[in-house]
Amino acid sequence: MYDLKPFLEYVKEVNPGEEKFHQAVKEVFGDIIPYIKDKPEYENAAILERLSEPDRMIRFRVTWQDDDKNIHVNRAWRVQFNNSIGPYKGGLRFHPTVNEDVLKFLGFEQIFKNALTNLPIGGAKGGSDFDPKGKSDDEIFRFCKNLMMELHRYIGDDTDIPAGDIGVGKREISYLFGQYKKLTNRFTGTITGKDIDFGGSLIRTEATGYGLIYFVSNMLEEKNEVLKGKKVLISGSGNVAIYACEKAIELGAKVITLSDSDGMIYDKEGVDEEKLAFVKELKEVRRGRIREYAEEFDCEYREGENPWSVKCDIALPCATENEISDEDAQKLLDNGVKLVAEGANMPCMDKASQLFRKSDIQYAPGKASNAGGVAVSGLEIAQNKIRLQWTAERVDDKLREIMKDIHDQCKNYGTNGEDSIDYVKGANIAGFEKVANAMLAFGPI
Ligand code: NDP
Ligand code: 2IT
Repeated sequence: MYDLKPFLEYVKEVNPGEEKFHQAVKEVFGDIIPYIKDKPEYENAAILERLSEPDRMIRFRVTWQDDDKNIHVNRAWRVQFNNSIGPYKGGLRFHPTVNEDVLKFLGFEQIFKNALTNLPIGGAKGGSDFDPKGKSDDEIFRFCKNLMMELHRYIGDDTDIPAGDIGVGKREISYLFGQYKKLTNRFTGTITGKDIDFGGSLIRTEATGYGLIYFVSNMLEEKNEVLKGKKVLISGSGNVAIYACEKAIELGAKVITLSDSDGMIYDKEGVDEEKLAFVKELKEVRRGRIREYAEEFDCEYREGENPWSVKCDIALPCATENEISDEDAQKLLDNGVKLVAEGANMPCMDKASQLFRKSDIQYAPGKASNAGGVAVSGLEIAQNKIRLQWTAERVDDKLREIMKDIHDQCKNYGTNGEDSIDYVKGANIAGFEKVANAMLAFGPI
């Protein structure tokens, strides 16, 4: 019979040193193993061993030239983790911390997240250790072009469909898509997150952040509560953070923090529409630092700090993995946080996540609460296949519907006792069931 401890020993032995990947496997299989205790068919088919081994990992060199004609070499990867329920799907990340460990944890999480959307998409992730910070548009173009020279062989609209993630936004997706189109001489939906003028979906830019807030509203509804009037901490100031902030403000919440890797702003008055427009211009156009917000609007800036020591009702980590330590989690709980929902992937360290699960607060894992981005990517694939563009209203309605459905799957599989929902357990089991049952149906391949 599967047992978590020896299974994790096995995962560590075959994936040495990959601590984030171990953390993600532990978090998922910690719920799956008790669930399949009386279902020997999964162990007989070695489902957990197969699920924790990527189908395929591609690693390649990207050579590029900077504006001073110096030549640089970076590594890039695509981890095609599991395509049991649809073509591989997941973002590309450009960040100096990217390595096989990071991409395996992200690709593994993506399998279950994508299954929760109920769309036909498998799990993948990719990216490079290239650092886009401080690079000119020309340098970004040359890097993206050369990356795609290699990547195009392994992707396709029915094979593997990349999208954005940290460091990969509209600009990078445009360069990547343009080059893919040129190399293949085919206009297909092989990349999502495209501009609306060339095959993108309305609401994709907003989808992860909006989806997160729809999910939070569903959670609050369980407690007969609403977002209006709640004090909200958001970390990060990138794609997910900006649009989570936008929707939260629209629904009457008071967002009092934002951050980047240098520090955080604490705006006691709350971010309003005008201030958010400044952040969009700062981050999406000028690519500046969040410190400038404090200078512009005369509020507090704390260099080198994250938002988690500020008193709040709701905390939404939207920057990166392991950004909430156990000390941060304890501080949030001591300060009376009522709800934590993850916009980023695995933003809570293992112990922080355990602290939230043991407490009586509501706590949603990223694979459920940030699935809105990939869900609208799935809708973009559908629109590309039929060569139509749906209205923003239609996509937004569908996004709300998908987030509600994910919420209800978490509730169905995660209800503990009468009124307490373990969203982590619910998301893990609901995502696992679909993928594992498809794998069983295919036989041992
Ligand atoms: P962006 O690149 O747009 O923004 C990332 C933000 O997080 C920036 O403010 C960045 O600050 C900060 N950040 C990144 N790395 C670190 C770090 N090591 N320490 C502190 N701050 C950091 O990325 P996204 O908003 O797209 O992604 C944010 C998170 O959401 C990631 O975990 C991603 O995997 C996840 N996600 C994204 C989806 C999407 O559709 N984009 C979908 C689902 C999840 P700085 O600029 O200083 O680096
Ligand atoms: O982590 C994620 O879900 C994403 N970065 C979005 C993936 C996608 O394919 O839209």
